[in-house]
Amino acid sequence: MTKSYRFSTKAIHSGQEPEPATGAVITPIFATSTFVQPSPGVNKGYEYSRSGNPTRKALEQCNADLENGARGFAFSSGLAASSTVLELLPHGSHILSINDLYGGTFRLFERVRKNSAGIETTYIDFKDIDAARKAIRDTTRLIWVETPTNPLLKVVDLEQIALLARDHGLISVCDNTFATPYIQKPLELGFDIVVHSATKYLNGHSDVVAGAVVVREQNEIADRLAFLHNAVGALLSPFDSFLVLRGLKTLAIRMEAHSKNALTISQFLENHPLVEKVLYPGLPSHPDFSLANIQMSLPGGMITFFLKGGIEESRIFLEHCHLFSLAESLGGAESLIEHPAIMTHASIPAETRKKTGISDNLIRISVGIEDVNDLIADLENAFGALRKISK
Ligand code: P1T
Repeated sequence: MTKSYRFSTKAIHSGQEPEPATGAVITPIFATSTFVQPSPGVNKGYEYSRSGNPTRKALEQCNADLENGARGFAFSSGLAASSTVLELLPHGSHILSINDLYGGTFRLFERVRKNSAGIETTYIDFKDIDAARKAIRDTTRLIWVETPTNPLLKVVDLEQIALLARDHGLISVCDNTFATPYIQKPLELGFDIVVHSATKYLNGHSDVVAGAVVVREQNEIADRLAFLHNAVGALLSPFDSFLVLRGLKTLAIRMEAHSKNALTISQFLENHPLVEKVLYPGLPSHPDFSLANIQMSLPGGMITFFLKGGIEESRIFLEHCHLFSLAESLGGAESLIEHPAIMTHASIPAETRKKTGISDNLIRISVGIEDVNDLIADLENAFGALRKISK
């Protein structure tokens, strides 16, 4: 598909030519593990579904086009994607990473790759690029950031970080899960690799666990990842590829709706007497508001806020949300609410959580695309329960 099509057109058509055998407009689920060969080594581009499957290939092409990248790879989870990217590094490498990160990615760095591959990671805020430069060692091979981060929604300057990586010959990786390519395109800002938990906004319907990687150029990194994708084998099934491909078709309108609802809810929370502080990139009070305005086309659907109180208040508030389901994950059509310290970021040691700011009164919400008035009424009801106990 030509790169000149706009986002929504690509989301609906990229990688998805009508199927040649039948004319099916929608890419079928090619539920096959293997492909017949008329003669040894002669095939139609597919030989075994780990190395390539037409449904997965359609999704990989669509993801690559949406990120304006050269090549995409679909994985069985976001962590499978991240884990395979880490296989690019030789034993004993050093990573420079952001100091607010999905708990599972932190666990992968600290409790898996540290032991199995001698990976050392330094966590910094990337606000001071000279400090970041100083943290680079002889063994540093890769920079890994999320922006906005999970769960504190920090926003970092991708262009500046990509330049730093390039100056020092480091691979740059951006986890673009929270923003999605509709809102932010790290590869255009110079990043080498984008990773996603496609479980989230890309799929958008909370019915799949999936991961995605897109590389900027058809270069050595792309070749090496293609090799690792097949050699490690943590890839996405044809059925799940079909579901994510279907979800992508509405990514643009979903992200508009998520952002619109989230802005309204963030303003409601900011004005609420039982809320201590709200973190949302679309609010002028957000510390990175100006950067977010430049780097992101919309503020997105994730809000983090601090309740007045501690663990007991958080529990009562969360137990009284009904339309907001108390659940891990994010990015679906339905609104979710969670407690990072107990749920998504429990794998980060308490001391580190405390230093980062993931406190017991911190609540994260994934704003869905329901009617915003119903969402606000649900939060208001939970605040009502809090008011009762504080009397
Ligand atoms: O869950 P999985 O598809 O393996 O993706 C891992 C992952 C990677 N990157 C980011 C930014 C993520 O948020 C996640 C998963 N996050 C959650 C499950 C969560 O509730 O935050």
